[in-house]
Amino acid sequence: MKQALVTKSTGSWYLIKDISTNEVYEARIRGKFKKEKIRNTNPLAVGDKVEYELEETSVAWITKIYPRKNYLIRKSVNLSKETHILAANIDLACIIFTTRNPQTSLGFLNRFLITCEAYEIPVLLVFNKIDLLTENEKEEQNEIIGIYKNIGYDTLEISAEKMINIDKLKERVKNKTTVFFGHSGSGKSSTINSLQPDLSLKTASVSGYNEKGKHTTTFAQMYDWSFGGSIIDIPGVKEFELVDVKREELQDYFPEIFKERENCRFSNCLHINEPHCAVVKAVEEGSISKKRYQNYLKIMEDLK
Ligand SMILES: Nc1nc2c(ncn2[C@@H]2O[C@H](COP(=O)(O)OP(=O)(O)OP(=O)(O)O)[C@@H](O)[C@H]2O)c(=O)[nH]1
Ligand SMILES: [Mg+2]
Ligand SMILES: [Zn+2]
Repeated sequence: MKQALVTKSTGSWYLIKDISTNEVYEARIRGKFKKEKIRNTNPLAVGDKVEYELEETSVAWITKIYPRKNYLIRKSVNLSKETHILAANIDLACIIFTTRNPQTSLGFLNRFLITCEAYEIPVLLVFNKIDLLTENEKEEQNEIIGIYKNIGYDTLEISAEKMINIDKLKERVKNKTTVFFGHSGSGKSSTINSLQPDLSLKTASVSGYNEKGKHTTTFAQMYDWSFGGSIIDIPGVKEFELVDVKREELQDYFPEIFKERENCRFSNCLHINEPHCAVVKAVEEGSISKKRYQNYLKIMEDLK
């Protein structure tokens, strides 16, 4: 029985790497995989562990997919009901957040974090392009970093271009399978290049008045680090919709609300306008960030 990891996915064909020989093959899917509960546009994702058969010497047929430890998923933009698996079996999900060029919103960041909480994926918030920030923007960003550090998230400020804190990032991603997530143009591929220059991934500048990236990376692909572990580079994500979160469940994915909720008067409190709500009290007293709480309310509204 031959086992491999999916290292590239184009949707119609894949690259797989044999787990024991490290040999790489172009592969296609044979047979039908057991239908999963969720409908996906892609049955296989980078990071999946599979079984395969070799036909002659170079054509591989994927015959089985193993259950996933976890996966990062988003709703696909075109097919409203379908979901797209961005990467599977990951040890660490990094969001490459940029305060400008392009601007990343807190809503986008929060939806990413909620998804990672729901699928129990460890997270690192990477703030890239710090070399571009004005004093005011630095202050703004420090405030944001403070909020997220305070609720337990690991954060790191870097510049892929100016090689700032790249050694620290290396320590965080070493010996793990990591995925970089973020808008097009945020610097996912650049950051990978800064960690390992000989990968020479294609990058392109952000253009236009609305700071849009150019979708330079078109397919998800996994690369091995020379210092141990691997990285999955994925195409930029424009919008990120939540998948399958129930209204009563949402509070479980905001660590600070989850911690405070046991002090609410009512056990079914949703922290909207119920009496004696400890969460609302904590927001008023400033121990829970107003920005985060407002985003919680907004997502609640969207989930109706
Ligand atoms: N000033 C500055 N520019 C950066 C930095 N990191 C990346 N860039 C630039 O940002 C642009 C986009 O970088 P990419 O690495 O292509 O972005 P990406 O996230 O891979 O984009 P997609 O593949 O389209 O999703 C390039 O022109 C980089 O040179 C940084 O730290 N500082
Ligand atoms: Mg890229
Ligand atoms: Zn409450």
